Amino acid sequence: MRHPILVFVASILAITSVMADDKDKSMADEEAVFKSLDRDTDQRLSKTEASGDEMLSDHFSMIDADGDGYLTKREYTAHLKEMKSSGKER
Ligand SMILES: [Ca+2]
Ligand SMILES: [Ca+2]
Repeated sequence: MRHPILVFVASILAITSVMADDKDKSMADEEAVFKSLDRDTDQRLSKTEASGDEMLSDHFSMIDADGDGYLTKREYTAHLKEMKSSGKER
């Protein structure tokens, strides 16, 4: 005899693990993009480096939260998170 509740729990677990995998993957992608843009490897993106990415150059001043003219990885990932969460709400 099958228990519907077990099937339900099993599918929730499956979905959760898929979502976790997806999250790890996208975090790794973000890091790879940041690294590929950071040509002088000083762990921050100058406006020139950010110009390699259309989205970053368009929103540079917005992403540069402390206004020092460089995007740190923290500013970059914070912006991406914001983009994602606002995208999900729609
Ligand atoms: Ca740099
Ligand atoms: Ca900054």
